[in-house]
Amino acid sequence: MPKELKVTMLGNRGVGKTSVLTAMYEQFSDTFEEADLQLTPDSESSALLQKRLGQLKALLDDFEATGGLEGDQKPQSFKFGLGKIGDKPSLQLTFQDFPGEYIDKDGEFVKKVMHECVAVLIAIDAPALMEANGKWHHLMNRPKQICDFFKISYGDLKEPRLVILVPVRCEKYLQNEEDAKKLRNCIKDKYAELFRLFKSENLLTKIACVITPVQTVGTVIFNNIRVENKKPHFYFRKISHDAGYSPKDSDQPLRYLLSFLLKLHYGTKWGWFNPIRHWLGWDRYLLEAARQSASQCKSSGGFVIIQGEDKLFIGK
Ligand SMILES: Nc1nc2c(ncn2[C@@H]2O[C@H](COP(=O)(O)OP(=O)(O)OP(=O)(O)O)[C@@H](O)[C@H]2O)c(=O)[nH]1
Ligand SMILES: [Mg+2]
Repeated sequence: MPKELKVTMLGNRGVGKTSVLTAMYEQFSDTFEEADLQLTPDSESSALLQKRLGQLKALLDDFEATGGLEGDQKPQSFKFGLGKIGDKPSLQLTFQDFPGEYIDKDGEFVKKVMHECVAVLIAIDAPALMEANGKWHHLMNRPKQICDFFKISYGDLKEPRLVILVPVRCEKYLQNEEDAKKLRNCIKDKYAELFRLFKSENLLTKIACVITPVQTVGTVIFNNIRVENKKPHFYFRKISHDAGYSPKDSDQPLRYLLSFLLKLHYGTKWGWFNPIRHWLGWDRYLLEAARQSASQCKSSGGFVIIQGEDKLFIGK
């Protein structure tokens, strides 16, 4: 059995965890192929993600998009074999997804998952953060609770970890540099407690943290909020009647992930590939793959490397 590496999604109910995973999945083959690696899903994972992709695309069936994907009822893991093109997989990459309500109802599950996962992707609802002076941010994104999970799970952290904050439904805020800056600053401000924690003495040397906004649909933008019974409902609209599915930057979290995993392996005591490193040319191959992937990581506009550049890029 190849070594398993786990990555988890994290975020409150309905923020977009499954959508981010789906949008990333759509980019898997392109991103990994460029790096001469291949990522092969098991049949169950592939079928489930295809179904989700259909739901995400269906958001475009209505001009005023309000929803699409059904909420998740149970945890779901998606398994992929990662390896050299044409070879048997050398690693198994498992993405763990779970219903957002678990952060209230099953904290033990969330803590366990966070403890064992080498990377965490936090989905953030961008309109909740940006609109109405961030009035709905706490309700929708639960930043405090998210921070508490890190405090508990990373208390005795020994190995490097990658944390990726992924703002979604962010089409409106990435139209120009000025708006992107606002989004960036808003995240830095609203997640200041989390970033302070990551900069604490023990964690500073172990955690790499980046912000990578993903436009999971690309052509549906925030329109307005209507409040009913004190609950906000966010409404979106297509940029034009015939706008199609056009996701943007869903490869970015993957590139950072790949870059981090390969760097972690390469030349550190934590490398997982050790038993197979003696394979002829494997080291050189991985090094090239890491370079290739890293060279296309974005770090301007809405993208920010909060800390740990040395854990992300070979040669840094
Ligand atoms: N407007 C808009 N809606 C989106 C976008 N991405 C996802 N959605 C919708 O947001 C809703 C919630 O997304 P999910 O990905 O299911 O959220 P989740 O975090 O997995 O939710 P739980 O599994 O219930 O915790 C779905 O109805 C999606 O169709 C987007 O880019 N724009
Ligand atoms: Mg979900």
